[in-house]
Amino acid sequence: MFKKIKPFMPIVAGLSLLVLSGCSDLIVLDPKGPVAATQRDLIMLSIYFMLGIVAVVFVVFTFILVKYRDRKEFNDKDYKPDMHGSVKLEIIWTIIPVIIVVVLAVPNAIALYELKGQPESTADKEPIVIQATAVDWKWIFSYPEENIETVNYVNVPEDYPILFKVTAADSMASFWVPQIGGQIYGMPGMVNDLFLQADEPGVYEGRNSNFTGEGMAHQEFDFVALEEEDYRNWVEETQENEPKLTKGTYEKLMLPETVEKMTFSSTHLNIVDHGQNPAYAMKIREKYGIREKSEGNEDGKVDGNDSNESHSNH
Ligand SMILES: [Cu+2]
Repeated sequence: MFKKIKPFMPIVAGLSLLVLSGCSDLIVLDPKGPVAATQRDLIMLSIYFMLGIVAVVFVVFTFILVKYRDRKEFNDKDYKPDMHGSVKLEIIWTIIPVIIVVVLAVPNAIALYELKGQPESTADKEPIVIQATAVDWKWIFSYPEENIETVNYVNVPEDYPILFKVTAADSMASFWVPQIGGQIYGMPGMVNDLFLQADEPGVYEGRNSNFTGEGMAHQEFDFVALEEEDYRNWVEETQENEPKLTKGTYEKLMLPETVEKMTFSSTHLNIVDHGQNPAYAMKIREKYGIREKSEGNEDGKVDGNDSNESHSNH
């Protein structure tokens, strides 16, 4: 018996190592806000429900194997190969998957509609609006009310509803802060709304979870939840001390590369609205002579419609 299992032992060992050591890294199961908490509940509901199904399948599987195994007492009369279906069985194995799908779909649909709105626990507060723009390979955050712009980090007050208006300058990116909530796509020429809220101060990692090329692994940002007073102070100090965002600086941000954290006391929203102008980043790259590397496009011609085409393909 063991000899048959032996070749699979490294796989089994590897899998258990992955599962056992991975627990501490599963931050998505350690939510720090109401949105991520709802999503964690859905994930756990799905996992427990599917584990239940797997258990039933294995019990039935074992039962069938034992009951219908070939054995000496079997005669030819027990062998009936010309069976033509069974209405009763067909109905049973059609209805069971329908029930499974409905049981999974109902709580998911309810949560989906719930998460479209402002979190209930702070329904009395006016949300802070922040525009989140994905550019290969960085995240730009604009605070239109406060007239502040940050790159690769976003400061927010705790226990406050934050309305993220997510868009992109070039590739379609996915905005995700595992411990706070997500994800939602940012696409050029479109703006998608996502309410998030942090229950306690802390630095939570955020990222692009949609593959967009070589720098995508580094397209990360810090989601920083502060005490409300610290947040107000930061806003004031930024407005007073940080430089204005110039057109030249913003154009450099449109180039496909990774950058360090930055802070400005004005936003790019008076330079360009990526929700309205999907070709802006491509035009800037053309101006700076940045050529897109891609197969079948060897002359390196920049195609201003690239992002739109890739969007309509999915
Ligand atoms: Cu889309």
